[in-house]
Amino acid sequence: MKRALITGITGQDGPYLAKFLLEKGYKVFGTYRRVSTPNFWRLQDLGVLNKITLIPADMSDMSSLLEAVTIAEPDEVYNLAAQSFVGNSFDQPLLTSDVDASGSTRFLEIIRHLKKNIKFYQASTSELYGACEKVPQDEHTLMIPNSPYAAAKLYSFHMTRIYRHSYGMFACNGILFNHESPLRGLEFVTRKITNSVARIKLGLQHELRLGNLDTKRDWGYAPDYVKAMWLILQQDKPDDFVISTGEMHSVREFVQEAFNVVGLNWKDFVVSDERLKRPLDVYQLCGNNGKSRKVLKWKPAVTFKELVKIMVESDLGRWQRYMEGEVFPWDAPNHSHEVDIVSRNVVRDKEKEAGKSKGKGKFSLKGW
Ligand code: NAP
Ligand code: F7E
Repeated sequence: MKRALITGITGQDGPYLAKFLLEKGYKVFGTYRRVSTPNFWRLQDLGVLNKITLIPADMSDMSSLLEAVTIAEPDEVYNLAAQSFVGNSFDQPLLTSDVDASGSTRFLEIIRHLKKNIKFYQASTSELYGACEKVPQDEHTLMIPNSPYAAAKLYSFHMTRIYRHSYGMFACNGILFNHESPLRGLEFVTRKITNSVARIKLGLQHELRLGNLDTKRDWGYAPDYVKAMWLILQQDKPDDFVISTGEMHSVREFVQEAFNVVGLNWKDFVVSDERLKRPLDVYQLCGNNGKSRKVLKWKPAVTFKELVKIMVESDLGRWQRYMEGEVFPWDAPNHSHEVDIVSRNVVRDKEKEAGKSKGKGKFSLKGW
């Protein structure tokens, strides 16, 4: 029986991957962080919580990672753990680099010293392309990160490649474009939209505050994407692959489509909030998945429209059941929808007003 260790098993992708690997007959181990309120709801939602073995570990703590590998004795490691919210990386840049950059290196070092034939999957991202204006992006496109998150992930992308070439390790990058699902965190724009649309439809919320509606993303469906992670580690040779749908839509289109699902006009509810705009954003991401289609024989199954419908209907169903008395498992009722979170953007905007900050909010290759 093959053994897999998934870091960050409590996030969006972890439970889908765990389910996929369990169905393939793997023994699955996953790392989780000790937190004051347990967050196993996604694992519970997919019915895998009692079928996996959980190991406490933090990406910033080398000894706990070593312990996790020693306990799990994995054939394959899927390194999904990360401070993955781009917006927050501007507020916590040092934490982000410790977890997302040094954390992966800690893992690569452990494998190098312990057992070099453990296969390693690094959760790389389309955010690496950042300010690059070429679309669609493929495995050879220039990478110009536009956030502390992307910079940290670029470091890990290269370290994975470097360990592969220096030490002959089976270390691979999946350059995954945005992928979403009903298990997506509420801070990400898609789930924020679908959760709000559901609440608005049921009269529990009256407006939806959003930042930049013009940015474009290549949004796919998370269960399709975890299959690609596994395929990447099943190849004869270690390599890096873009995983995407090849289609790009704006945040505005996502909003419009989500309100369409419940028969409402988005313009009646969406409010623009400057504070939700990032110091620097990434304007257009669209992946060329030609290599993964050809080599991995992978292709996405769920379309953009289907994805939006799946997410809206899932949130709608949850809130309807909540109103009938169901409270668990699920994240949204614990989330304060009226909360006012002050981020460093606010400080930056004040500095801009006072003429102290030169941040333009947009970086382009011109003049670089
Ligand atoms: P996610 O929902 O944010 O989950 C991240 C996971 O990492 C959670 O289990 C989280 O634990 C854990 N984690 C965070 N900080 C940690 C630390 N210091 N030590 C140990 N664990 C820590 O992310 P996701 O959407 O599943 O994405 C999985 C991976 O793919 C991430 O590396 C992300 O950056 C990358 N990625 C995601 C996308 C996407 O569109 N979803 C695209 C490209 C790449 P808690 O539950 O305790 O917070
Ligand atoms: O933002 C805009 C925002 O936070 C998408 C992570 O999984 O995918 C994700 O990163 C866009 C941005 O995802 C709001 O400015 C407007 O342009 O959903 P997001 P992301 O930044 O693309 C990549 C591939 C990863 O690797 C990351 O880990 O939407 N936007 N208004 C907003 N975004 C948020 N979050 N909230 C808003 O109110």
